[in-house]
Amino acid sequence: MLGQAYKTANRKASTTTVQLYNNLFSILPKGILFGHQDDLAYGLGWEYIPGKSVVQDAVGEYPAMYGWELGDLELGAIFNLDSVPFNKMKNFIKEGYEKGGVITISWHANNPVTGKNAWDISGNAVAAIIPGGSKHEMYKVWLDRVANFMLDLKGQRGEYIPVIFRPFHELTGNWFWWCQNVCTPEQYKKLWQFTFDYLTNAKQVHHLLWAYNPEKFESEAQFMQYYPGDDFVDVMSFDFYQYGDPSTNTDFEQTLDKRLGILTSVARKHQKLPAFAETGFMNIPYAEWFTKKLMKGIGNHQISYIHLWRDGGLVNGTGKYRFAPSQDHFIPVGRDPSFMDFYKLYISGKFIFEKKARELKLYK
Ligand code: BMA
Repeated sequence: MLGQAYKTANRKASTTTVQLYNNLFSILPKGILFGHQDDLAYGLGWEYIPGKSVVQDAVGEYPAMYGWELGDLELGAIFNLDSVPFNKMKNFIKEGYEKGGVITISWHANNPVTGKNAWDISGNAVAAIIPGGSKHEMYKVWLDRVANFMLDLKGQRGEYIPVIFRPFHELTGNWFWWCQNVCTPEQYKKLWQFTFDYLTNAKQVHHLLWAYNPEKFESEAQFMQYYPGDDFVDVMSFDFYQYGDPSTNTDFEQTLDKRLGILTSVARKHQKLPAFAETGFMNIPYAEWFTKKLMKGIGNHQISYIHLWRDGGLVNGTGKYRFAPSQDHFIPVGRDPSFMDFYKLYISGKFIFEKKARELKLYK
């Protein structure tokens, strides 16, 4: 067991969680964990085939990080907003953890005022659910459901499986009901702090690492504008996707380099773990995107992980199961021009996949 140089925001965090957190810091020089959303659940043209993985299909090895999504859990639904059944999700989480991988969870919660989805920005929703707000009691019921889900995640020895929890993400955007265009920094911080306090103290959930996650930002001040405080955050991260035609400009790699510079510097100051929480280029139409854009932008920045978004076709729903295959994906399949380039990323030695993650014994 390593020393506990880095303190988790939750001072009652479980031993396994504290060990993971400290190990993630100590392996920063060894490489970047490679993660993928919904990796074990489905890909292009398939769903729920035991042992199958999108990343393994592409490079022959499982990823080191597995991302899952809670949206609609707050409503008591059986399936998440992308049609993944929560009982299956719990098993996939256990599977990834037993392989030695790291688990991260996002939450596209519904708009608590209008009842529409996370992308409905009307109704001053944040103000309504913080203490004193008209929907505060309902929000506690939502958190009870989140707590119940988290408390169901246990490893073979009965230990809770640590989760990097990333609620209220992309707050510097303008598309979610918790984004900066529809709530003030004070309201956002209150929401975060209440959520942390309720899950930690009222519900006794002690296996979460809390990830703060803006989308765009051009300065440290902007990155920190909605930051809930060192006592409530473990991971500092951001999301950034490629759009457009990358062959005509160097925007993506330059912006990524700049933001990673800001991120790693501010994370060092606050002793938080720096990470690149969501990225990708939908359908990867540019053959050298992984090496010439993504890896170029990452350069020598030391970050804990990168996480690519989900593949294949489960559409947003309302908790009802609706399988609707689409071709949208972020990890290349054989016919994609970027397939070999992704393999180059895999063999570059800069990224950690399943085997190395297992060797590094992240939980010991
Ligand atoms: C988004 C898209 C949506 C999905 C949501 C939650 O970025 O992939 O289709 O519903 O994430 O997973």
